[in-house]
Amino acid sequence: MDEMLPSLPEPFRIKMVERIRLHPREVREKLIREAGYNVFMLRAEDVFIDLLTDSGTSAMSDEQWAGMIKTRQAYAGSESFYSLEKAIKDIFGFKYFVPVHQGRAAENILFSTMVSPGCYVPNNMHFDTTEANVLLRGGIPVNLVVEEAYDTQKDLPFKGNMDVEKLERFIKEKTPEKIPLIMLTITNNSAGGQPVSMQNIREVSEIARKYGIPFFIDACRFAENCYFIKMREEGYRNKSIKEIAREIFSYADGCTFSGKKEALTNIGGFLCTNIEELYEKFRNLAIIIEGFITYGGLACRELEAMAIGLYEAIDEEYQAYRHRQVEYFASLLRDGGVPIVEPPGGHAVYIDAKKFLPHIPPEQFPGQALVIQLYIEAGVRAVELGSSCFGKIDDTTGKFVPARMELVRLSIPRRVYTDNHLKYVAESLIRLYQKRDQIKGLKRVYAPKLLGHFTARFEPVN
Ligand code: PLI
Repeated sequence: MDEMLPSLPEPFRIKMVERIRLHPREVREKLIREAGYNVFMLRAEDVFIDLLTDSGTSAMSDEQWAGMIKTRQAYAGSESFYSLEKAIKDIFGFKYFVPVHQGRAAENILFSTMVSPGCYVPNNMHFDTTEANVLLRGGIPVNLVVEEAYDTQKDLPFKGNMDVEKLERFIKEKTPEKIPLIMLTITNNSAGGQPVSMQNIREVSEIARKYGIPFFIDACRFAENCYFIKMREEGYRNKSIKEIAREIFSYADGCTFSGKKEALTNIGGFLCTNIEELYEKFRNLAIIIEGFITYGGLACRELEAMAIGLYEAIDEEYQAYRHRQVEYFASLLRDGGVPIVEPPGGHAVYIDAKKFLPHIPPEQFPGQALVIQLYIEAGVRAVELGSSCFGKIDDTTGKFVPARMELVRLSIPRRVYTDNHLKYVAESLIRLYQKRDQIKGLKRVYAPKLLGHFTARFEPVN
């Protein structure tokens, strides 16, 4: 699709390495059984290649480590707070921000301030923590992504877009008073890491303004989204990622951000806004639940690492390499016949587990079954984004309502794995695909109501 994607190698050299080990198959079988067939319950050292998440798993640069050592630790007024403030103003352009320890803390502060019971929060697609934080406040999260997002084989440039007609209809039906804010997640993590176009961001913003509803962006993977805009949307090829980011955020009233993704750090996040009275509320709540506003639940060195990492994330050569690596991995899987979500996303390749394992019904968690088999087969850890993560128990009928898609995400940690690691993963998955008929479903024997997939337990179906 992106025919002009420059074919660059890694724009870095490797200065420090970490040993990884592959246990024998019998050991992997025993470990996953003991983990209740839930990869979140495995020890990281028992995983050979860890594609569970791209969150908090980046390799930091020498510049980031140097900045962390150099900066001063202080309860109030540390210089790293001001470095981060400068970077946020420069790249995002928002007037106010509060640092937080990670993205979901920003969500907690945002929704605790704005959402009351019975309100609706539309989004293109909520991520699991966003959805849970809305529910925790008694709100109702609503996904209004374009219908094409649910067709895993449809190759469109901006499958993460909000369906703006649906959004406007929804506002009219529920009335603006019942909608305290509109959100837009860039890129759309829950449905393939798909980007949102600048035109769509502008249109959502216009609707939000028309009805007087604040508009917030979930900006976790903003720079990858900017790079997609640069490569795929008319008029942006000659703009820098920073210019594109500034335009995106100029349409919004604020954003939530997890530094664990595109600040290339292992922890951290922030909540931004241009609305002064909201900022005051955010700040006062942040002091109670996260810590004073110049450290936000973090050691000051983490703020410094974020300030530096944000610039590394908007580096054009870095983004070109990142997108090329994801595309390379996707092409190996595609060529081997594995049904992946097309086009591949910015931070991960997603497999359509419904297509991979058509003989396993949603009640037996085909995505989770595939994740487990991949660990047993190759020591690779992926994550399910299907009915284990997004399925619901209907409050009135008590019946299980499966998710619309059964996806398995192979996230690519930033600057961590080489193409060879990904080749090994692709070959293992292709081998599994060739013997897919032998893979059996799972029975869920335990799961808490909110974010239950993290601690759920399963048993194999006989
Ligand atoms: O993990 P946090 O709390 O720093 O960020 C929460 C969060 C919010 N929005 C989106 C789109 C996310 O992807 C997200 C976290 N994602 C994780 C942990 C992931 O594995 O994708």
